[in-house]
Amino acid sequence: MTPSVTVLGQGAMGRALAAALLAAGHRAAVWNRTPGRPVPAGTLELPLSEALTSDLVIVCLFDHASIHETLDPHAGKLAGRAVVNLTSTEPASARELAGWAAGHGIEYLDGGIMATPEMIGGPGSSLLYSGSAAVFERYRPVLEVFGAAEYFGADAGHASLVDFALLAGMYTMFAGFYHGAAMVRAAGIPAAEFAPRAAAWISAVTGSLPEIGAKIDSGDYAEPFQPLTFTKAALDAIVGASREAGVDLDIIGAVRNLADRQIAAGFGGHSSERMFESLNPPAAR
Ligand code: FVH
Repeated sequence: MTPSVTVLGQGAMGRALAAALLAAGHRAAVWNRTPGRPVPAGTLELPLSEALTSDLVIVCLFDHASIHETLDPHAGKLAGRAVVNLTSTEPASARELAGWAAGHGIEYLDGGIMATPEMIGGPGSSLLYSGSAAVFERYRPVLEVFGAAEYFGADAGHASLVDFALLAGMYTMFAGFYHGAAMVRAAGIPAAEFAPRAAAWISAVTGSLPEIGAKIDSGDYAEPFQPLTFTKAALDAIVGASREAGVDLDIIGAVRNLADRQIAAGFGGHSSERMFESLNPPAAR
């Protein structure tokens, strides 16, 4: 039997989720805190007390606090039902929500959305899940409507950890682009002109990430791909060129600092991937 599904939250992402459900032939009920927000045509808008009676309640609100604000007064209604939280929450918050749900007899699956609203339901959209395996398996056909669905195990915080790790890479990559764009502006090159060149370069160099990952996991940096002293000389030169262009050194200075700390510890001849160790990563498990 087709499960009844509700999407709580009709912001940009909640609307995209509800629209994808409708497009895939599901009946989708929706609820939003502020009445009058536009919702996809064909969805059934319900008061919260009714919206929570669906088999599957998908939560896509602003943050962790807004989830408790919405669900706490109605926890009893949710007992025996499945909640999939697609609101971005830190791993500890996802675990807290899983504990709260367990305390009320609610099955809980946490998810991280690796997509923008426009991408939902399309080929590039992927969602990461952890928490209740039973909920993931039972509702997998519904969850796959949004994008590729991957399950990371019973720890409800795991999906969010991977989500935020990917976002950390994305935001620092964008900050690197901003830095480069600021440098070339000194020569009159607009950011829009620099962008395709930067995109091609970043895409070319990320091909080596699997090899870099293997080096990091080996913990053996003695055989250098490129020695830290070489990278340090390059970073010094980039810092010099940035200074000359009048660009703030916050980003590139932080990167150079990662190399400096390993060189100061006596690892100048080691491979540059050793900069990873300056981040004080936990011991590998
Ligand atoms: N948009 C994106 O690209 C990203 C992609 C990755 C995942 N995020 C996360 O998805 C959550 C929702 O994001 P959103 O884009 O839908 O956000 P908004 O358009 O700002 O809508 C927010 C909805 O949350 C409702 N809301 C806010 N505070 C409360 C509250 N205290 N109680 C109940 N609902 C609340 C808000 O309702 P209203 O302001 O219209 O009453 C919207 O429905 C988010 O975690 C992203 O990080 C999206």
